Amino acid sequence: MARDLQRTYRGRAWREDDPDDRRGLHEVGRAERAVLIASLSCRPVEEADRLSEMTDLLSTAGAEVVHRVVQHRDRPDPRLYLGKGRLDELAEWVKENTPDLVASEGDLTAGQQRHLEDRLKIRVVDRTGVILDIFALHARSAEGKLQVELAQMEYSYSRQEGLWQHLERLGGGVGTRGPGESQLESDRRMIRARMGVLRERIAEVGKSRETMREERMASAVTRVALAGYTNAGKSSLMNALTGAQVDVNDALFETLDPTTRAFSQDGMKVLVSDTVGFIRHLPHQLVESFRSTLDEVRDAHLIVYVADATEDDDGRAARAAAVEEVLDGIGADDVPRLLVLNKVDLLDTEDRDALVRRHPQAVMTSAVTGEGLDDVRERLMTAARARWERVEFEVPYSRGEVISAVYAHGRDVVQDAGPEGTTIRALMPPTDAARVRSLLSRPRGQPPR
Ligand SMILES: Nc1nc2c(ncn2[C@@H]2O[C@H](COP(=O)(O)OP(=O)(O)OP(=O)(O)O)[C@@H](O)[C@H]2O)c(=O)[nH]1
Ligand SMILES: [Mg+2]
Repeated sequence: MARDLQRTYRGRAWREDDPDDRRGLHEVGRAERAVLIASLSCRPVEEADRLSEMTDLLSTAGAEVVHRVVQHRDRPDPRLYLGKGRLDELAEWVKENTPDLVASEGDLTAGQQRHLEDRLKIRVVDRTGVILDIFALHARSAEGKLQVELAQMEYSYSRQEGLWQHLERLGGGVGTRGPGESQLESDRRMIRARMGVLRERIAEVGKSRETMREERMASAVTRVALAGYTNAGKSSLMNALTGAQVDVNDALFETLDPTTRAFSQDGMKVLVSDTVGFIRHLPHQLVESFRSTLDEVRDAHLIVYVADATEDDDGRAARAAAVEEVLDGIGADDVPRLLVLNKVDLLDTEDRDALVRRHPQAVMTSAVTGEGLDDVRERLMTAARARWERVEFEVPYSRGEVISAVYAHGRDVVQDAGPEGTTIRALMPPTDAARVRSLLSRPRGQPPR
């Protein structure tokens, strides 16, 4: 337990500016040597995809996969994750080759993790543990760090629950008494207290975000969120579209903190936000603690769903399903979407044509060559325009302030003078149109209620 906490908090030094390191993350000294273990019951294509994703996750976290043990069975062994035979072989291999850790592609129960560590005499981590580790490495802002710490605490806490139940099952009596139980209890109390503090501090930091959010909701400006699988090129597109300078890296979960930039075209303003990427089975602890960050996506008028065009159809479908799952989970399933297939510069003509046929609605882009960016901007402007209402008011000549209000908040304003007053037509955001309507319905000079 205490060991569990230490593990996730162990300090590590990284040289992030090392140009020799493809992923920009390079442990001073050497990468850790990891054995990847997996218990799978999926099709070979999906299997390859999942193993390569886990290898990428480990690599982003600073570990190199030096050996793999893949077992095909309907479900993992409930006690040991792998079957006994495979585990014996693995124990031999570990003894001979002394890797630094064993990492499982699937999530481990607290019991499985403990049994594996006992048997292999080596650190064992699961997929969620690795993802949390990457988040810890990449957290930059105060809020991001708090959010990651809370997610890690929740992870450790739920694992302790597993161990607790295990002790309870023994039903007390000889062999279960002693300091173990009370130690667990006080560990748990400590973690609970710390989680309470973290939640409060996140709420505190999130307050200014909440105020911003209220302003955002009230404002007529159209908000667009870039969302999609991690490493699809969201930040690259953000930079290319708005001139922002968000860090871009060939690493998973490079971006954790949300960034928002405005860009205008034809006098119409759009706010674009870039934020944390998604992954298959994004650990629920992270979804919970990053809730306020993910609200950017939920509150958007349009989600630009960025997908990697270089993936094969199966991979793309699996990733799309994972993205859907997260969007559903945060309540963003009914926000309109624009599909953007990025990195098309890496496709040959044949693959590109096939992709266009398969996704006729999508925009093909390359953040590298700039291809398709005008098209994306145009679609964003169309979405912004669609939010504007076409209004027409009959304004008596005595009500010049109403005409001014229409000019101040409207576009494409046209006036027609009549015998009693002016007919004024314009495009306006619905909130402003409502204000003008109420202004017009009040006698002149009466203050708003
Ligand atoms: N060839 C090519 N590479 C791209 C393109 N867009 C992004 N990349 C590369 O893809 C990698 C990931 O890009 P990011 O923009 O960091 O991706 P992201 O979606 O923000 O990733 P996370 O923040 O980790 O979720 C980087 O190495 C980029 O240079 C593109 O259009 N073409
Ligand atoms: Mg990013």
